[in-house]
Amino acid sequence: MALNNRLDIMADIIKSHVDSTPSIRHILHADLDAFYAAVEQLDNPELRGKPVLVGGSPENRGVVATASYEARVFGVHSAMPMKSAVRRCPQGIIVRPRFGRYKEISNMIMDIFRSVTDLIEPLSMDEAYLDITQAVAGGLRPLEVALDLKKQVKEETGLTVSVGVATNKTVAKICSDLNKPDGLVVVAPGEEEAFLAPLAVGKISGIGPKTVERLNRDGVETIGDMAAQPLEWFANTFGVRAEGVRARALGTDRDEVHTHRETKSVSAETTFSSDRNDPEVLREELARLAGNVARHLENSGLQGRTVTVKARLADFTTFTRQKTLPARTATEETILEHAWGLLSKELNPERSFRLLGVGVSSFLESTALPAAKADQLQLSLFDQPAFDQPVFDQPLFDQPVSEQPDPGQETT
Ligand code: TTP
Ligand code: MG
Repeated sequence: MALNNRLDIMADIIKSHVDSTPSIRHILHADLDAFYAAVEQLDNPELRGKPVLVGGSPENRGVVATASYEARVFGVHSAMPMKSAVRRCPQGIIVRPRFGRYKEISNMIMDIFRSVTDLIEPLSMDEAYLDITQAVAGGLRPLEVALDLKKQVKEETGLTVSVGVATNKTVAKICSDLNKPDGLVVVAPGEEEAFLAPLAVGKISGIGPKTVERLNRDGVETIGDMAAQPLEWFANTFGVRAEGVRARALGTDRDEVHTHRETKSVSAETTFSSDRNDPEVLREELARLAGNVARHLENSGLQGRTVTVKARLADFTTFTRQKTLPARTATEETILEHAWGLLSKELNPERSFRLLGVGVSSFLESTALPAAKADQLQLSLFDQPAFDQPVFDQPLFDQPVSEQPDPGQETT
């Protein structure tokens, strides 16, 4: 074979090898520590070093939005009824949330993140992914970028942020949580699978408690157990999500840092201070919630086709009912009419309601907001835990989170 030909073939082989080896990404996941409580301690020095419980009042069946690390040692956590939190930590200082202030600080933090890279994906007020691949290509080490970010947040806001550093989002997110508060965990390229192997399957974002239960029943407890399963098992267990979940378990997921997130749903909900079953009262509340949702839709230029009602009964049973309308809407009357149509079917004198919510989704693509505005207006979805989603408009809620029964002995 002529030398030229051989060189061509080798060049092809090398090229195809290079093309099939995806370039390494460098991702940070940054999450502020005890965010609301830390802001309260920042603004009021008397609260520093003390157990702070941010949330609603125990008399009003409020819930804990977050607790300072000093309070967490007593077993207090987010979403716990405040009444139970106070029982566990009687010396806890209850502070009402100031969402406007948290939003202000959140903006500062996101600006700091953006000064590191344009490629940021905010997940909630205090949390984002940052793709720092370019900075690393420019000669910086991922660890340096992370240390610098922590320093900048501390200097400019007075708060501490925990950071995870890895080559993908799944591993970075797990890392940021491992050494809180003020944590910094780095997983080097090539170490992903070994790092993940001993961890519980529930650490993978998107694998919720119900799936964990199901996997554990199958004998799959760690991420390593999962990674060892054959392809067929993934297909049977996760259906269309199989490939994505397998990549996460193997530490090879290539999910990009999405800088544009569209609002998918707008919702509002309220927990009553005592259970209600009077249809008139329930309708009144529904009307108020529909009004809130309609105002937010209007402000964000959105119209939706699906109306959802969420309800939680006195025994904590929670359900949603949905209706798809013939045309998109943003008007209060239409939202209320359909929400009431859904709820009225669920009423009977024996049923008392603890919580009601109204949501609108299925928006027209063309009415979606430009990215920057969508970021600001991203509202919580109530069919998923609100805090897995960007929650930039917390004040829409009467309470920071819906109540959950306390799994401990101290149920309300
Ligand atoms: P997180 O980042 O989940 O919690 P955190 O910052 O308080 O604590 P950590 O150190 O573990 O990160 O949520 C950010 C803020 O969102 C939190 O300060 C309050 C609010 N929040 C709620 O209101 N309810 C909730 O159930 C959760 C999880 C958070
Ligand atoms: Mg946090």
